[in-house]
Amino acid sequence: MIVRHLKDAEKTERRIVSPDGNWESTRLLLKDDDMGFSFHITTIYAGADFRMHYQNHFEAVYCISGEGEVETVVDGKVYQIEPGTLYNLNKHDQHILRAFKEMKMACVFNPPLNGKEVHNASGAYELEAEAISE
Ligand code: 9YT
Repeated sequence: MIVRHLKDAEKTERRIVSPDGNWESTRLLLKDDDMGFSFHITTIYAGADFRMHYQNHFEAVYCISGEGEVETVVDGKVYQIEPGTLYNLNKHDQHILRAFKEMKMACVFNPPLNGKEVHNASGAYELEAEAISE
């Protein structure tokens, strides 16, 4: 069994701070754990407004706290996000995420992330990103 605590993981390389200043994410489960998915606790900073496009992954995102919205670029639909909302990028949807208040999210990625992914120029994560060492 694998048991980890967020407070411990935040003190390690599992905590990734995005260079774009929009978010940070502590990646509690990764590819090396062989679960078939990765699991992250992500903080979207208040005022963040940015576009993502996970061409290589599916992602489910559950809002634990905070307030914001997500827009699907293809049709301009806007979905409110509040504690309890789960949005799922089941079609590799290009989307824009906006945080009106800081949001804490639980995120699952399939396939799992290796560890050090940050968004590339098109808002995707590469499949061959560097793994973390612990
Ligand atoms: C909600 C979202 O996609 N935020 C970007 C970070 C991502 N969830 C991650 O890498 O943990």
